[in-house]
Amino acid sequence: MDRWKGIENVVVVGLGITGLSVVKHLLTLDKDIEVRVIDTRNNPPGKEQLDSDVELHTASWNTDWLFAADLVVINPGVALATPEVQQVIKKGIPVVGDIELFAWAATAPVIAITGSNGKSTVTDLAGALAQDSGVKVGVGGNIGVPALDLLIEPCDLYVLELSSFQLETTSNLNLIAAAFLNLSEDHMDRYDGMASYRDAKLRIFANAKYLVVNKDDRDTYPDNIGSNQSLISFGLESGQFTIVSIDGVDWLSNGAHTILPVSDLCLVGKHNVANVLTVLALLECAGIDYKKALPTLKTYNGLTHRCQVVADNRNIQWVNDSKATNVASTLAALSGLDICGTLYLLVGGVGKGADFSELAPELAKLKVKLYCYGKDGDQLMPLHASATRWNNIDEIIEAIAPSLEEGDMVMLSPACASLDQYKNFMARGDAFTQLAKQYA
Ligand code: UMA
Ligand code: ADP
Repeated sequence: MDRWKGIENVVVVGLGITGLSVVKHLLTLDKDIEVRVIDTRNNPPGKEQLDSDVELHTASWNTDWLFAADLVVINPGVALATPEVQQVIKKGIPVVGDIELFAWAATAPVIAITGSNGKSTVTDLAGALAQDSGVKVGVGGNIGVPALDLLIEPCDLYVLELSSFQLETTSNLNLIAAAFLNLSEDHMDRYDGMASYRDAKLRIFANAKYLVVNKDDRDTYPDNIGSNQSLISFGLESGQFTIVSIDGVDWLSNGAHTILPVSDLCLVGKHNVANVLTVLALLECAGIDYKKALPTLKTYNGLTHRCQVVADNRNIQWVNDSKATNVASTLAALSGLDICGTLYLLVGGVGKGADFSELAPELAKLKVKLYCYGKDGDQLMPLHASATRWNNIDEIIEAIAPSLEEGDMVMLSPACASLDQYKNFMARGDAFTQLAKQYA
């Protein structure tokens, strides 16, 4: 089926790394297609790298261009609810995302991962284990490498991290295996409630063969499944991929088959054990013999900015969990903690309309001092009696450094996005790491 039949005029909405990858892909299709780009930002990222033959409209919408298009390809950061996009949809012009274009073009099997937390860890680990099992694998999507860029090099398998934003504009992605890791509140500034956020994520299962779901989170189960689809579960207590205790040793297992003792993993925290079980389930469903990659699984230490100890001096640990951009990820970080001193916890940034109250009972269990900063810092102040209000991370570290004692931990696990003060969560984590190294 030629999906490009009758498409002569494509408008790409939003530049950034996604827009650039879309333009590059369209230009390599060797079809007679006119490509134009609209970005409502004054100075969109990626402007300098854009092919000089491609027209770019910035700083506002251009409805003349939009309404003349045969296809609109939209950046995941631009909501479908945007009035101009709604007008396009009402005119019957198809609106898709970069992942839909990837689906039209990919020829190798694809594994995809969604969920509120753990997507990048599962995606990266699945890619690493597949590669060390002897498979040529391309890893991308929301993790930061646009999916269309993966098509440049031939691969045996693709592993994609997919956000709910990307899934909203994807309809034809055939997957050998798809995982929905967990559901907790996030992006409530984009959705009108949890039901529509979940619905966006459930789209991952639409054309998947194996549906990998979380036994500990019923929200990850599809509302119905097709006759050609199979449900595979993972869970810490039960599920096909679970933990089995034999003679006092906890083993990662696939049904009755033990795979590896949990204590052999470098990754810390129960949430990461769940992530590993998901990876094993996905690889099994994709027919990959992951046993060859078990040495890689043992030494895998996680991704930067996810609960990483970045300095440890005088037995004072500094932990960078800048990727904790929502309540559930900060809860996961707190639940895995084992400290004898005081926890100095830094929270704040852009709250995205979240309800932070769930953090209060967890904080009440810990010997903690809470430091709230940034745009929505006020919303975090009621969470603990020790809370104090600050402008930024620098001020906080400078103030607390002299009082730190052996056994204490300083942790940045902000439960918020970073965009009020930093380019992204990586820049925030780097800033914290630099301060940690300076004051440790
Ligand atoms: N924007 C405008 N006008 C436009 C276009 C964009 O105002 O015309 C703004 C929007 O607010 C939008 C923002 O620009 O949210 C993002 O655009 P961008 O240029 O940063 O986008 P890309 O660089 O293409 O990055 C996107 C994903 N960004 C978003 O979904 C917001 C990246 O995920 C992803 O890694 C990349 O594509 C490759 O697939 C980032 C992210 O924050 C990491 N994702 C969310 C998350 O993980 O919670 C979903
Ligand atoms: P995502 O790509 O979905 O944002 P990451 O793997 O980057 O997920 O992790 C984001 C944050 O969530 C980190 O703070 C990490 O410690 C935490 N986290 C990772 N896996 C899980 C999980 N399974 N459940 C809850 N929190 C998790």
